[in-house]
Amino acid sequence: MSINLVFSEEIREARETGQPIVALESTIITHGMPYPQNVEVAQDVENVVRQNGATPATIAILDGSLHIGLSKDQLEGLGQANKVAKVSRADIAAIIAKGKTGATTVSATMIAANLADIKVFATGGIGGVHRGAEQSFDVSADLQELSQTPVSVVCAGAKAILDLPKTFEVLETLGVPVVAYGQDALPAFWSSTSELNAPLRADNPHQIADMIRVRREMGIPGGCLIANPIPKDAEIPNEVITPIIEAALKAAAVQGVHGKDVTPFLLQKIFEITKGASLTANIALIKNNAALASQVAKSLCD
Ligand code: PSU
Ligand code: MN
Repeated sequence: MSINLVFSEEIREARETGQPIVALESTIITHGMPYPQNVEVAQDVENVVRQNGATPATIAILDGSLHIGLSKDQLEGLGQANKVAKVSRADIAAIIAKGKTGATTVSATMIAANLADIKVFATGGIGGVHRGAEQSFDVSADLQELSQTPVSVVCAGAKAILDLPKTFEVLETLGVPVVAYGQDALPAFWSSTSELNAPLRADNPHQIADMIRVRREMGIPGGCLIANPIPKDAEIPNEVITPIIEAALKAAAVQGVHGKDVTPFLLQKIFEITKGASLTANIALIKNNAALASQVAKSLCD
């Protein structure tokens, strides 16, 4: 038995002609947003990539095949399905071996992108060190992945549901370059800034591409993390989102939510408390990240 890597028609063509490709994850579709917005957003994000001169490769495991690029029907099916597995490095092989369907998180999407020779990946927010990790040891597999798999990830910072200072300490320890785009402050997902400054800064896509190239030439493993601030007109200010995050964290503690369920639970709770405003912001930032990732992928192609 071997892995069945399935390229969509669009991706096959892009590979043959050497066009820039941007990877997109699928956990955001199955566990990050409600149906039908999840499918609409996934299609809109793909279109943003196309409008910016690259080809979108949404990645998912369908019946044991690792798909690089999904058709409209496949995207729709995934968006409607419930009880799809949320797959990371630890279980990607098991899901494939068993012939199951799974949505890829940042770590699993990076592994798949690397297999397909895709260098740039756009998402909303990465996983990180959860608040209370000193008790729970809950640290996302995304961080470790960034240190070993050569795919660079454009996100809007780590989700503010996490312990941001600890998340960035771990990234530094793991040797992951964290680059704020166009500003010194690290963005915090729903908010364009935070009190933390990023260790690195880039002001155009070429600077990011150059850094990726130099790291590759030096043989340094892993990818870069690009923290791209949510557009100002779409952000939810820190002082507004902070008490909402705290309420969601309290609800998770009361209900004893743990492991893989924590992140989807918190996102859903915040969606309910903000009456959908968190989702609107989430959509704006993902599109913004897809645009920047496409420009970086294009610059890397030159
Ligand atoms: N950002 C979002 N929505 C999501 C996620 C990130 O706006 O659903 C997902 C990503 O797939 C990320 C995962 O890799 O959450 C992290 O999960 P965990 O904290 O369990 O490692
Ligand atoms: Mn976790």
